[in-house]
Amino acid sequence: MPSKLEALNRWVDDVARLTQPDQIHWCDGSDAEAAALRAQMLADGTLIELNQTTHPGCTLHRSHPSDVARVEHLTLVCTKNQADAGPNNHWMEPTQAHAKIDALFAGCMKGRTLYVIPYCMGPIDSPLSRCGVEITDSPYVVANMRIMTRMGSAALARIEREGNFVKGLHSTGELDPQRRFIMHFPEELTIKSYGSGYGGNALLGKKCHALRIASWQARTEGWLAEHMLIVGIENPQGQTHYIAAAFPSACGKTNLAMLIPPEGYRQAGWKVWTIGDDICWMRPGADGRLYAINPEAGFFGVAPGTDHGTNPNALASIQRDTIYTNVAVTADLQPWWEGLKEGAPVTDWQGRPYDPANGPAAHPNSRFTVSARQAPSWSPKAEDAQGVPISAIVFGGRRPSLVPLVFEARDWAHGVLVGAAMGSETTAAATGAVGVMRRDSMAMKPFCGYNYGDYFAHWLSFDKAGAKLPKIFHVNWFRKGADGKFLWPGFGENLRVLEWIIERCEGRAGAQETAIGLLPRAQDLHTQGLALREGALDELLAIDLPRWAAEVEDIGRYLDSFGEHTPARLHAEQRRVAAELASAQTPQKRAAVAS
Ligand code: GTP
Ligand code: SPV
Ligand code: MN
Repeated sequence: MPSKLEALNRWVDDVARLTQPDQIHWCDGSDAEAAALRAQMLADGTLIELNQTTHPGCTLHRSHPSDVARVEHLTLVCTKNQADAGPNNHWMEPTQAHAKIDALFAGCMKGRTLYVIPYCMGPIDSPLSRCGVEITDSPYVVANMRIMTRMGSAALARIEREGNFVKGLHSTGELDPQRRFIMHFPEELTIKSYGSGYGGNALLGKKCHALRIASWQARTEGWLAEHMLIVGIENPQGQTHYIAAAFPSACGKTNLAMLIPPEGYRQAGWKVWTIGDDICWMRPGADGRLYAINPEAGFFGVAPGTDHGTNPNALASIQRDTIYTNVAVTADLQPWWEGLKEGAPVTDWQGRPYDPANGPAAHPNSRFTVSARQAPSWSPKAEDAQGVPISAIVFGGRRPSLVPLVFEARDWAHGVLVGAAMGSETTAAATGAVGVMRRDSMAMKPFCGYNYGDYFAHWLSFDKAGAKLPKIFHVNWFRKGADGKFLWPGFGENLRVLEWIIERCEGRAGAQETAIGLLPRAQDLHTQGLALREGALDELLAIDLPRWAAEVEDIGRYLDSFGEHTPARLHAEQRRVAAELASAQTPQKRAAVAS
C-alpha cells in the first residue's frame, strides 16, 4: 500500500534497497493491525503476557540488559558546521556520518519485516502539529509508537496533503553497544538510529523528532520545542491556569503533570488536569500569549516510585492496555517495581529469580507505555488544535543543597538565565553515572538540536513588543536536610507551591525580593495540614549568599563555554545577579549604592 506521495515511496524504496527486508508493511494504526502484531510478539517472546485478570491487555517487554536507557555519548547532531551543533552536542560531519551508519544499515533487515509508520506529533488538525514517518524493523517500536503518537492512516493523509515530513530510519540491528548510533541531520530533517530498541533511542517521534529536530525547526519558525510537562490547575473559582515545567529526565514531570491535590485542597475544589508529561511545543498566539500543545498521545513513564501514595493517577492509568518494559513480576505475573507497596517480586527485570544481591528487582529506568486517554486527570483541552495558554514556566532539577524550594525570576531575561543555569543530578534515564551534578539548561542538555548559545538567544527573542509572556519560576523538590532526607514531602504537596506561583501570576500572593529573585516568605505559602519537620520550611527558603555567589560565578564560566554564541544580554544578566549578590553580602556597599 504505497502512499500517494512520490517522495515518501521513493524513500521507502531506497531504504528497502539498503536494508533488504523480507517484507514491507505500511502501518494503518488499526486495532486489527495492533492485535496481529501483539499476537506475533507474544508468540516469539518479544512480549510476555501479564496477569490478564488484574492487568487486562498488559504485556511485559524485557530489553537487552545493555539496552535500557538513552545513550548520550552515541547520540550525534550532524550539521555541516560543527558550531551549529554546539559544544552541548556530539557532532559528526554529515557525509561521514551517513556513510558510517549506512554501512551498519546495509542488509540489516534480512529476514525481518520493514514497518512504515506515518505519525503526527500533536492533534491531527492542529497547525502547531508536525508529521514524520519512522521506518523500523521492530514490532515493539510499532506498538509503542501507536500509543505514543497519532499513528496510521490519518497521519499519512496529512503527510500526503502537506508533502513534507521528518524521515526517521531505525533498526535494532544486533543490539550491540559497539554498533549503536542515534544520529540527527536537522538540515535534512532526517534521523538515523541503529542498534538500540530502547525508548528515546528507538521511538523516533519522541526525543529525536519532537525535541532535537523540532527545536531546530522551532528556532527558524519562531516557536519553542521543550522538554516540559503541561498541567492545568483549576482553582475553586473554576479558573484554570496552565503551567509548563521543565525538569530533567526522571526528575518529576510525569508526577507533577498528574498530581492529586492534598485533602484540604480537594475539599476546597482544586482540580488538576494533565495535558502532557514530557514534551511541550509552544508558540505566541495573536493575543501575544504563548500557546502550547503536547505533541505526544501517550506516556512513556518511569515505573519505580510510582504508587498510590505518590502518583495514584499514573497507577490508575496503567492497570490495563499498558506495555511495561524492564519491570519485575510477582508470582502471579503482576508487574512490580521498587516503591510499589503491594505484592513482592519473584522474577527480576532480566527474567532471573529475584535475588536482592543482584540489585533492584525492576530496572531503575523501567517504564510503562500507556495512552494518555487512560489518565483519570486527562484534559479534553489536550486535543485542542489551538493549544492552551501558558501562565507560568517552571524550571527545576535535583539539587540536594543550595537551591530553595521556589523562587520567581524578576523578568523574562532573568528567567532565561535561571533556565540556562539549571543544574541537576544525573539519573538512570541515560547510561552513565547517577547522582552527578551537571548543568542541564532548560532540561534540554541531551535534547537541544543546536548550539545552546543560539538557543539562549532564541529564548530571549520572545521578549518583544506585544508579547504577554508567562512569568518564570524555579522549583526544587529535592533539597535534603543534614540527615540526608528530603526536606519537602513533594508529590501532591507540590500543589502548595503551584498555588503560590499562580497567585503570583494573578498579582495576589506576597513575596520578598532577594538577590537571586523573589521568594515566598513562610506566611506566603499555605502550609495548613502539611507535615513538615521543625525548621524545614526556613531551611527550604533560606539563601546562602556566599555559596550563591560561587554558584553564579560558575554559571558565568558555563555561559562562556558557548563562546560568542552566548548572547551579550545573558552575560549582562549574569553580571547583574552577581553584583546583587555582592552588595547583599556587604550591607555598607548596598547602602552606598542606594544613596
Ligand atoms: P522522564 O520520563 O525521564 O522525562 O522523567 P520525569 O521527569 O517524568 O520523572 P517522573 O515524574 O517519572 O519521576 C521520576 C522519579 O522521581 C520517580 O521515581 C518519582 O517517584 C520521583 N519524584 C517525582 N516527583 C517527586 C517529588 O516531588 N519529590 C520526590 N522526592 N521525588 C519525586
Ligand atoms: C527521558 O529520558 O527524558 C524520557 C525517556 O522521557 S526517553 O524516551 O528514553 O527519552
Ligand atoms: Mn523525558
